[in-house]
Amino acid sequence: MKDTMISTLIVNRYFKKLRSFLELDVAIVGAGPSGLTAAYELAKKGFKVAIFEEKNTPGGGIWGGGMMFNEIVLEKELEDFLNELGITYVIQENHVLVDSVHFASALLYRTTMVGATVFNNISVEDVAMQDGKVCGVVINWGPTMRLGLHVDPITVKASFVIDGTGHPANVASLLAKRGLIEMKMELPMNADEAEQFVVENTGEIFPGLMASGMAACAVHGGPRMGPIFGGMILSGKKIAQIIEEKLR
Ligand code: 48H
Ligand code: FE2
Repeated sequence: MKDTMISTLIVNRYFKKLRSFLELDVAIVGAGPSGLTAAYELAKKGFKVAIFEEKNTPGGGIWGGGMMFNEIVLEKELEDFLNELGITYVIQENHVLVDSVHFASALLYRTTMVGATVFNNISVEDVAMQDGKVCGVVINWGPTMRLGLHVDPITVKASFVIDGTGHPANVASLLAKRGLIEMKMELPMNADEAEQFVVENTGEIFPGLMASGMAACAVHGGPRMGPIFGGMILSGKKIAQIIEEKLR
């Protein structure tokens, strides 16, 4: 029966994929612009990378542009990156303007093409820790978490974990509420200062745990910047470089 054949193909391939990603170089939590950029840069260099995204659709805040006007703005210094990804854009006011759907799909396409795998509908509900170091992520189905079902999770081992969960910094929060790190709070909008703050504060927040993008902003208490995404890309690139140096 064709139906059974289709089910068998899907189940076999999914579990083979999941099994091969149970031990990672880098586990990235959240498929927003910073997490995807980090995944792209690390996978391109041959590291074993998986992204866990609790929603059905990866891409985080990219799709919505600014207030659902589906255009985003980036600094002109990101032109090389956009060209590398094959993204179409225009330049105005010395900034780059990109259609947000085009940007999200291109970033996702290129990231998966270089070998990073996105596990969508999977939520990271905790980290694994050994000898005072974060050494993996504890995962569960996204819908299971949203419904609040009492279902125990499973663990994926990783040499490094990136909190790329955006504004709520969900992974860092897990350590903060246990008193293992101190966490500040995102400040009001200031597009002049915010992006530099994010990039400067992108880095390790606890042994084995890195923060990128708006998660780094929340942990260190920087201002938000609205729909300008250059800082998210540069943050993803920076975290990839830090991890690469540590892994080599
Ligand atoms: C699995 C999770 C979990 C979890 C959350 O918000 P994002 O787009 O993140 P960044 O930091 O790469 O980009 C921020 C940018 O989109 C933005 O909001 C900006 C620039 N705002 C400025 C402003 O002033 O508002 O993506 C985070 C992703 C999302 O897809 C979440 O669904 C996902 O992480 N996520 N995935 N397990 N526990 N928590
Ligand atoms: Fe935002």
